Amino acid sequence: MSNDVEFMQSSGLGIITLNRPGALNALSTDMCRAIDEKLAAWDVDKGIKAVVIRGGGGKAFCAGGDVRAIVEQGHENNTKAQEFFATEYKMNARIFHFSKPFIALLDGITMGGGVGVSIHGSHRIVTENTLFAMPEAAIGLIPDVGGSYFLPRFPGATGLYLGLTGARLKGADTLYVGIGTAYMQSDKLAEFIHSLEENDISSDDDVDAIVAQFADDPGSAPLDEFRDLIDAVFSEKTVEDIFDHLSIIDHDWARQTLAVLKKMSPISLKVIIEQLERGRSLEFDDCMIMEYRIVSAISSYDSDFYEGVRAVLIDKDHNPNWIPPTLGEVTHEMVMTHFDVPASGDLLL
Ligand code: QUE
Repeated sequence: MSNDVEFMQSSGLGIITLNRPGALNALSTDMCRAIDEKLAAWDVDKGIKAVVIRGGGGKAFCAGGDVRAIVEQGHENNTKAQEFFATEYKMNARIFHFSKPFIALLDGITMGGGVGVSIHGSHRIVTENTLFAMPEAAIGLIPDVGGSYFLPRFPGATGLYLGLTGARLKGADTLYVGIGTAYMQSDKLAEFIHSLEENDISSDDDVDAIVAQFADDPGSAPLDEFRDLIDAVFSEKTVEDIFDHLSIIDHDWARQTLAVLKKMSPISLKVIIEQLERGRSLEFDDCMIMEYRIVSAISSYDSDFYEGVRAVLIDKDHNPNWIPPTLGEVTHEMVMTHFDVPASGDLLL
């Protein structure tokens, strides 16, 4: 059993604390498996009325998956990578299908895998410390953990914008797109948990009533100012058209967004636009199966994922050598092979 995640029961509330602050609570295979097994038990345990998940250490809710550990295994043996993604995605699906209120306290950094361990639940409480992103294109990966499902369902084209650029959002913006369901000052969270313990909460509506007692006004969402630009640019059908569209807009937002996209893995960008277009019309479980196909492909060769994690998380030179280096060299066939069934078979949910 992993001791990087703690479980406790208090007055019928199951409380999960991600407790690996040295790695910003990044999820390991063991942590994902432990959470999945505990949720399976709590789902059918009559003594559990609801589940709360939070991050320990004061800085992060959860920075993502422990991609550094996966990359250190190397692509020659991607069994460990596949085991990590399969375990993580089964846990994501467990949360999606969980039958009781599942309340995530996103009081800090919430990126990648941290989004997957929260957004599929019924309630996501955000605070003044919440910092959300799906930044995987910067490490040659894709916005997974259900990104195929939730990103295309965000308003307008905001989901593709967030998935391609890795843009970071704070509290008000997370409510605007639907990542957060309520805003609370972080100093109220302890009282909020106490109230969940004290009250009879058999339904999501019961939780809503308690949330309402503690909720604060998040203020206006900065993202709204750029919403027309985002929708115009990110409803283009190809990455090249998005780049072209950004390049003809005389606006700082467009210049900055284009500069960010130019630093991302070209192959990731093209796989992501295809992934999110497919995910738009897929059921949740089929999104997870598709994502497992993509990450199995990405982890099976010396891909941009290994180079991206080296450049961003290991050597920290932030100067990845993407292969191929330009969008024009990424062929349709290179993109499509990421959607093939892995040699070892599909994810079994
Ligand atoms: C893109 C990502 C991740 C990232 C940085 C990116 C990611 C992830 C981490 C991360 C951060 C701190 C840690 C850690 C991992 O960073 O998925 O173990 O201590 O998990 O630009 O997708």
